[in-house]
Amino acid sequence: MRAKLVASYAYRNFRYSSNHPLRIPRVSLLLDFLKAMELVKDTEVDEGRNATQEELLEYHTEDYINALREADACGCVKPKYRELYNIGTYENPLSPATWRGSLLACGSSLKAAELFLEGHISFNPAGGMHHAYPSRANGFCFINDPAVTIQMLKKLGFKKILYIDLDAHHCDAVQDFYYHDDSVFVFSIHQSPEYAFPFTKGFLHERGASKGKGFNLNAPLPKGVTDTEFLKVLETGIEVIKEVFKPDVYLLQLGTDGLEEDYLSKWRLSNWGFLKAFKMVREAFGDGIYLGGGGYHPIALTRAWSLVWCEISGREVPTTLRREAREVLLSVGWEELDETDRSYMYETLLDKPREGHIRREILSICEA
Ligand code: V1S
Ligand code: ZN
Repeated sequence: MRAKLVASYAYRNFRYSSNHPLRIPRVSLLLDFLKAMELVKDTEVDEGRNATQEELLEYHTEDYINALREADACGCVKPKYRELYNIGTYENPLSPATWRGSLLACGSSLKAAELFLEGHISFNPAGGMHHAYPSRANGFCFINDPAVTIQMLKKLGFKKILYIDLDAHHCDAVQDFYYHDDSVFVFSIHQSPEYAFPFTKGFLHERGASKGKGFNLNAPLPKGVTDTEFLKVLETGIEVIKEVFKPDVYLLQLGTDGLEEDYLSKWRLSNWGFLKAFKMVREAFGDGIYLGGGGYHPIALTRAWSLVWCEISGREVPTTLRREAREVLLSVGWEELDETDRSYMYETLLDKPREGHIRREILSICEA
């Protein structure tokens, strides 16, 4: 039983406040769906664990962590913390997800890494919160589980760690932390900061600095990216990495917000393209540590992460959905969902590729 899904129903109680894009069920929906499809056995699910204070402090500052814990205990955010740490804002609201959810999500990424080191292939869908800075919440992220996990791997003696980020938003905080570090290669494909969050980072010219020069790679892409373009850029990025870096281990952030159905990005990826991207990374670097990320259309996200799970666990992708699984999806009751437009989502798991020609601006990014 090599594949492990690090996932818990505890996330049902750890949702962001109303109106926020992360108020939707994600991990629990994925679990319910996989069970209804008979695609996961109980023995393949690991509940995860909370991160410890010591582990968090390898990346975050003590004052910031204490402020998160205090806000959770009191159910309130002091105005000075809102200002200083960016918590309790519209973007990063206070909810049970803020501290308890983040603590579990981060510990689960650490658990995924531990399971990987024991010989499993593990996926923590609650992970991938790549925007959290050492002492500042940012872009829905409070605790930066990718960085905390990379820090753990470094402490364990790993000398060459690769971080690949497929989320539609640039991994600004991860990039910053390892910008001067030649032992962590950070590669991100994302919507250009010229038009998308985080707006300030993720440009092509950001290639790392001092010792880390050449160990950071960004592919900022225009609106409307299709599978063809995304996969071409990924293929080129993999070639560039392979020329200069032989990773001992890699982490892959699998944000699904680049899918066409997702309303937080302007891309047009199909879940076929998403799966293909996942397979390309595995083909290039072998098994890795797999983390979730953004993804705001609950059904699109569930379908895409189910494909990843099928791939990891060596299962064939089913061609039709079981009635029970369709009911799980229909029960989401998500007001943004246009049920007539999206009816195909209730019938099949794997979409058709969304192909197109590769635009000149994308070719020039590949040549740069
Ligand atoms: N894109 C986007 C977006 N949407 C929102 C948002 C929408 C409704 C809300 F109730 C609250 C927030 N915020 C943003 C982005 C942040 C995106 C974070 C993505 C996270 C991830 O997928 O990469 C990984 C988990 N923020 C902004 O665009 C900043 C603003 C500039 C616009 C929104 N307002 C609320 C703050 C300033
Ligand atoms: Zn995102």
